Amino acid sequence: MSRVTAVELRLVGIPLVRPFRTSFGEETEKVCILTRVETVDAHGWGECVAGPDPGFSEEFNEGAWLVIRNFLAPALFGAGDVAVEELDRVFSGVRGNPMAKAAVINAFLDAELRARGRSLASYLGADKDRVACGVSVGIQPTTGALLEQVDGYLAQGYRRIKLKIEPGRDVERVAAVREAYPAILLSVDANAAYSLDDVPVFRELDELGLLMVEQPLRYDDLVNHAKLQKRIRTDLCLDESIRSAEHAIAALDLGACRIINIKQGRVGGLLEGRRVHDISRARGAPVWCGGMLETGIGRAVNLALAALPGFTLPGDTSASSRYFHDDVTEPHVMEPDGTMAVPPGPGIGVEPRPDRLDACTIRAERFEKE
Ligand code: OSB
Ligand code: MG
Repeated sequence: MSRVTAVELRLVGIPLVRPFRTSFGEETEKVCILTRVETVDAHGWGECVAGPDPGFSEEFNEGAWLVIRNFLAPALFGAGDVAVEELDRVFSGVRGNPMAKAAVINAFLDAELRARGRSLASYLGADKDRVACGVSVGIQPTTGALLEQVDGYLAQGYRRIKLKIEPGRDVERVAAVREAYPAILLSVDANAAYSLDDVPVFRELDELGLLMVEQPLRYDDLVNHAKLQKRIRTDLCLDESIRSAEHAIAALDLGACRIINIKQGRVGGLLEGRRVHDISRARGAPVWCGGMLETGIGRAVNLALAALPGFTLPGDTSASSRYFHDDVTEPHVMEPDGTMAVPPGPGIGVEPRPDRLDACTIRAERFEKE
């Protein structure tokens, strides 16, 4: 329980170590909003997982900025003393916009936990202090370039390789990686680039012993995913289609997927992310922690969530070095055994380095309670 006195937004930009290409676009720089919430007791940090354009979901940076400035921050200021569990109600006047809400809810929760000296992982109910890491490999210009990258990541210790695919760059490339590494945990992510007409492609992928096929069909389509799942052996995993705990229930009950990629930012923050975990666990569906190329702030949040007991598959929580030469926080480092430490300190357990924060800030704005 605390009272919010100020909300600060920062648009930050950090170059990626290499371009990241998916079926919906290419990024060479990570550009996102960092949120800082001040309460009468402490301050906390959050990160919005929206990007510069509405290519992954309807949300994007400039829109999220306005939603926070015009609606979420005023709602917080108006709420007075609140507990994090009440924020769903405080924000009930804003439909959707889970990424903007997550950025504020997580920052508020961070402040609450810092004030209490309690770590996020322990608050959430984590049962481990290290998590297993996988890595998501962008679409490469050639099969040779893809094999080279996979090689490098496996040498570093990553425990699961996820290949981005799109029509025309799928079966052949995945088969080449499978041939080079017959025993690794291997999955693919289509980011909604296929339709039910592509069942033959998924039948061929069925022969490659994949851990899962992530989000093959439209971002908002549960029904056709259920139809596809009936026609192939490999487990489907949903990412874009799961934007709340209710979507998770619908997807699992419909048979639209057997595995869920939990991105807390995509579902409205840590508490909703934990709900998706609880629902999936009760239904016996494995979950894993997705990523949105987060900075060290969002990565700390993901590491804490990924330490919950239902996260039984390696996630996309890769080391800072996989994304950035110079993160905003101290880098998150992966050990050669392919695991990363969950920050043990109060709240999210990390703080942006002031010099780095200044260097990567594109724009900042501060709102105070009147
Ligand atoms: O679909 O999981 C995705 C990155 C940006 C947007 C969407 C996705 C991804 C990733 C990268 O796959 C995961 C990561 O390493 O953060
Ligand atoms: Mg995905």
